[in-house]
Amino acid sequence: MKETISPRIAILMGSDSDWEVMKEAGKVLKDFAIPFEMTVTSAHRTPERTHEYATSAAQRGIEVLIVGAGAAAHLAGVVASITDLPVIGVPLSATDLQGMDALLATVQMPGGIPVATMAIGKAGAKNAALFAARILALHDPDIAEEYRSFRAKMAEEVTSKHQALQNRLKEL
Ligand code: RP5
Repeated sequence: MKETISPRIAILMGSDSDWEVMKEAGKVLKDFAIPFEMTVTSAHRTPERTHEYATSAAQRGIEVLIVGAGAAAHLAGVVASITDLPVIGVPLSATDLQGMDALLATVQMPGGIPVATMAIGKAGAKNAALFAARILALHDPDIAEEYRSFRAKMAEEVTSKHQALQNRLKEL
């Protein structure tokens, strides 16, 4: 029988139109072998479902929530107002304001209810997953080791780019 692994991270998005950006968070968690779940739930269109999801997350073993939303992005703040788990917000570009609306709605939380707000878009989704991994790494040596390898690989890539640049310079 296939073993079921409980998700440790939840990725929430306000609409399926957020998928193309929020999948970047999923890719990172997959690379780190961190079990996660993903759901669509809306602060405005499905408030009861959002409430139920946020209320039950900790009991189900979720440790960190990553929440992406665009437009008047209240989802991360609403979820943070319900759960005691850390909430990481990802503002998304969904209107003519290109994510500035979502950024301000996500980041400008009143004192008392924190949302760790990332950059708008794909970099934010990626960093949200890395930030979640760092939180888990505090008490999970395997994830801490995975993170060290990730950083070392990134540094190696920069060094290779430097080398490639030196070769291009010779061609000037
Ligand atoms: C937000 O409204 C969602 O997170 C999405 O970014 C935006 C637009 O949603 P759709 O109209 O595409 O469903 O709640």
